[in-house]
Amino acid sequence: MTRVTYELQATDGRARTGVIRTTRGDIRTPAFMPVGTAATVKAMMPESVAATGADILLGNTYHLMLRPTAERIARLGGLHSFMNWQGPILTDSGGFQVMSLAELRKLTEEGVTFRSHIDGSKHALTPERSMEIQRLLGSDIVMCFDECPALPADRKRIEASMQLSMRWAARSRDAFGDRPGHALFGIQQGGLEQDFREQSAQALQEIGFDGYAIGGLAVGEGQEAMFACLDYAPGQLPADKPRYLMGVGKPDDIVGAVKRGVDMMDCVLPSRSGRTGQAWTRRGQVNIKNARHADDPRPLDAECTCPACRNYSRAYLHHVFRAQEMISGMLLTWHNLHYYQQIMAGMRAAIAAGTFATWEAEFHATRAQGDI
Ligand code: PRF
Ligand code: ZN
Repeated sequence: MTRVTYELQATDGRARTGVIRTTRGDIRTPAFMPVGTAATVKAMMPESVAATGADILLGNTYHLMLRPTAERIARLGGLHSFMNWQGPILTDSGGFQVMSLAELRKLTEEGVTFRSHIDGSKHALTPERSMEIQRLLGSDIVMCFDECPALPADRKRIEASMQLSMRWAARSRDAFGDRPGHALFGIQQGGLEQDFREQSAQALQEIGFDGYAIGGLAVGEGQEAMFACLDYAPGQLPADKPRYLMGVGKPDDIVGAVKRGVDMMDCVLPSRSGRTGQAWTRRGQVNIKNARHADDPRPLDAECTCPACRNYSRAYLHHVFRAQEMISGMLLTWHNLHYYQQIMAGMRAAIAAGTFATWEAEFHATRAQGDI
């Protein structure tokens, strides 16, 4: 079986475009990965997710180990077949979700024990167990088991946490072993401290990974601080491997991250906000709940080619949201994911053409006009 490889095709400033080749298909970068936490991108059929332009989905070790369990998914033929998504899947390793969702968490050198947020049952995750679960799921891109402190945190806490994550990265690498056709990504930590970020990047490169993630950002520090960190963090990671910024973000976060050298991102925002009546368009955020849409025959975005914009009025989208009809979440999620993928496609084309600065200026100018 062949290896997962990364081909850098063009750069424009620090922005990069390329392709990650996997046995399940190519991932065009910069890539946005819709989140399929519980073996579904909520409110979307997998073929609809593909139609938005997504090349790869993200799945979660934490949720799937609790329900329906990794062993059950393995018996049923693996996550791709289980959820009917034949493209590549990246799985997060669980530590971050344990810290944000689970109850009675206990962190030791060995790993973390916790109680399920679903039924209170007791579980443990270690680097070794996380690698086993991600193997049982059949994940194409496996993430190291790491720990991420909420910001702000003091330097001592950030340093100790980063060093623990680096020891867990080495254990993850050992437990993962050599699995042709599957990639293992390391995760840089270190908060907003440039020296810790550098130490983390060096530790990961000594271990050696197929790709490198930037973890520990978008945890409460704000966009300005995140961008200040992204002014140096991608440059600390190898140029010949993909760089993945975890859990980001809003459209302007994504554009700013790509501008600074990030190749991959994931976020629940487009899918989650679709289910709460929030749409993201070229002209910014639209709250479809708002009474001003009740009689509006115009589409959400006249230039958008998604089914929600081609076939339905704002008045209809407003009505089905108010009536709590399921199609509301389906249409808005489709639109949001489509819009996110349009941003990615626009950036890839602009980087290839060497016109990223012009593309970015236009992106911000259109948003500044506000909603119609
Ligand atoms: N580590 C892991 N998953 C994550 C993060 C992290 O730091 C973040 C931080 N934004 C989101 N998801 N493993
Ligand atoms: Zn649309």
